[in-house]
Amino acid sequence: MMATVWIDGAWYAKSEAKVSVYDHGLLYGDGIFEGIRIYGGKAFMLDGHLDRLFDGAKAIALEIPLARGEIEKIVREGIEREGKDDGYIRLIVTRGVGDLGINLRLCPRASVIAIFDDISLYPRESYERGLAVVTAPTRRVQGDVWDPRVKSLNYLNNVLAKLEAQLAGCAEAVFLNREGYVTECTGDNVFVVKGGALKTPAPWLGLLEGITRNVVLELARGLGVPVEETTMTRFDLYTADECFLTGSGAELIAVTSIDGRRIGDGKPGPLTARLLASFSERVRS
Ligand code: PXG
Repeated sequence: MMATVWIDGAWYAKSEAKVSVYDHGLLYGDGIFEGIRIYGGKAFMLDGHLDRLFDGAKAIALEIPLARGEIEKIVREGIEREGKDDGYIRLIVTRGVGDLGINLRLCPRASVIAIFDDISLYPRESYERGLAVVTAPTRRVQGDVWDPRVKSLNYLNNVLAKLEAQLAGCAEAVFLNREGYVTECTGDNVFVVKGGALKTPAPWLGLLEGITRNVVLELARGLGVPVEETTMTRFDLYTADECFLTGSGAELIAVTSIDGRRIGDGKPGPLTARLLASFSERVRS
């Protein structure tokens, strides 16, 4: 099946799914989204994604014109229509159609879009070998500009860092915040393993609190691994025993080089492998 799309009350095939050029999501990046994995015919961690969607809407004063239960129903129906066990859902809420000019009062109703498709962020072989990443010259936007906890449609900050990664011959970039602390990647959260403990940047440093991140933290605790949400600099990345990224798109992927420094022995590490095994089991349970 070729992707199924729901837009404001009607279902469309991928080639027929269209929005207005006056939609403020397109004109200004004004809106929010979620990327949700389908495993075994079910939306993984749907509650967490909807919590984050509604919190993001609240933060930017965007009224979602559907109740939570209605969105859940669209998600169930889309999965059924698409007819796949595994896949990906992109939920989008835009400020809706307005005029030219940022005047929000001229956008009477938010638009809701749900795309049911597949996603693959990194090449298959990177999942066996691990990724080479760089730290991005572009800093992560911080809470005093707009809060990266809002999964907003404005991804230019992320796009620029991704471009910097690609110019450096890498697939992914790690963002630092203005103080130089590690925050996250362009579409993933970052973890390191050092001396048997698992560390990841604390949310208050300015990052999206990933659903996958929180699942991995919970799995690690369940395995008796000490976990720490903390401040990290590039030193902590370069000297890590292991490093990996998490996200709904990425799932869990090892990092084997950062800014040209080899991580551990240059291969995906043992705790990364254990957590990946637990994660694979968790998404099927
Ligand atoms: N940080 C950022 C900036 C993200 O965009 C994550 C962390 C991980 O969060 P979750 O909740 O997914 O564990 C994201 C998620 C895409 C794509 O199309 C991006 C994400 C997820 C799925 C697809 O690039 N970003």
